[in-house]
Amino acid sequence: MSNNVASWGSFIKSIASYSGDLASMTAPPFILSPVSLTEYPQFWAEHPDIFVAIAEEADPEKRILLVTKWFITTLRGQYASRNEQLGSEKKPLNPFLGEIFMGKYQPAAGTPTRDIGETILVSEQVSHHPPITAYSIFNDKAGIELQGFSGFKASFSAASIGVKQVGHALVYIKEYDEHYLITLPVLHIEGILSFAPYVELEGHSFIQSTSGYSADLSYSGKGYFSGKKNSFKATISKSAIKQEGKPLYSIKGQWTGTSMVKNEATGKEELFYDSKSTPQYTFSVKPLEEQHEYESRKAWLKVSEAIKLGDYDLISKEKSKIENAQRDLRKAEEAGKPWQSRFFVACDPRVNNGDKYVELSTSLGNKPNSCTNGAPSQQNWRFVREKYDKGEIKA
Ligand code: HCR
Repeated sequence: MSNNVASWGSFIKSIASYSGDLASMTAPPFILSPVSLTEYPQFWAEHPDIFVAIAEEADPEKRILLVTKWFITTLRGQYASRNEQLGSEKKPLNPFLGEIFMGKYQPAAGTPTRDIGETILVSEQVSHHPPITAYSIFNDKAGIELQGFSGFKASFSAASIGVKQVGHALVYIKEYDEHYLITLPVLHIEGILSFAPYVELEGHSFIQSTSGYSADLSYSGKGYFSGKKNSFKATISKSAIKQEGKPLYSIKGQWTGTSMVKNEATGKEELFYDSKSTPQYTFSVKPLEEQHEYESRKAWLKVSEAIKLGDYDLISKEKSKIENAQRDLRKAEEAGKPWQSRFFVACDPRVNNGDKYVELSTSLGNKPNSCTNGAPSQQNWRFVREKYDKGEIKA
């Protein structure tokens, strides 16, 4: 038996009885990714041209279709890219408190694209226990901004890991003073027993706009409604989610492949999105020597190199250096001021100070001034643009 098979076997046994935090669980070296979770928000705008197109559309009915299309474009990178590129899902690096990841989206070399202005990502680890990453992506030329935060709670069984996402995303379009609340799907990790873990989505997620339009998305894998992996269906309605009535549009297909949209009034059907033939953008970060010590790729450089070498002793040694430095920082803070996020502020979602999240989540069926639907009960994270504009660390 190879070492990999043996260590995977004991990992599977440990999963079945595990009750702790998935992010800090010890996994065999070959399943470790050299990439930190603070990098994951970059998938929200892998197609910045599709993201900014939302703000360029004057008709709110077409805008909800464009928001839904853009949301579908984000899923392949978020949930299938490791599997497609590396042959299986990987365990990302567990970010330290205050870790930052930022950069800009550029058209891939040789791709003819129009000038859409700069699209910038700012991501920060705002909590370590539980792990929470907050992010914002903005394009000032188009007047569109996305912000959100994400964490996750795992449940373990012998054959699969269930992952409930905590958090939400909000899109804001300046020209129309319009907000979209986006909830996050539940996922599970399959393929554990066959040594090749991959992510599948399940259940529903929702998009609710302040214009009144909404989208209800449902997900399934092999053996459910289409029999194909990564399947989804969506309906777009003029009313808030969960209200009776015929939808305006219905969409179905695969988020890693193609999907079709049907206009329910005319019966006309056409291509909605083809994830494989859409022009690619690349995400670029500053050279390492220009990065702050808390920027992800600089901070994790030695650990990432050790993971790429598959050297478990070196991985533990380099990881311990980061963990010990963090422990020392936390001890020093106990005496004085607790850690403050660099770009985000925490707010209490139970208090509706005109907070669009509270208003929108009410129309998703939640009780007024409560914080259900995935967000943690006490905290909500908001991007403070001035903190970025006036700060020293830039993308
Ligand atoms: C569950 C997961 C870490 C969290 C990842 C999240 C939920 C992070 C926020 C992104 O916006 C969306 C997202 C996508 C990822 O698919 C999801 C990861 C999948 C696996 C990883 C586990 C911690 C790894 C477990 C180890 C495995 C491979 C057995």
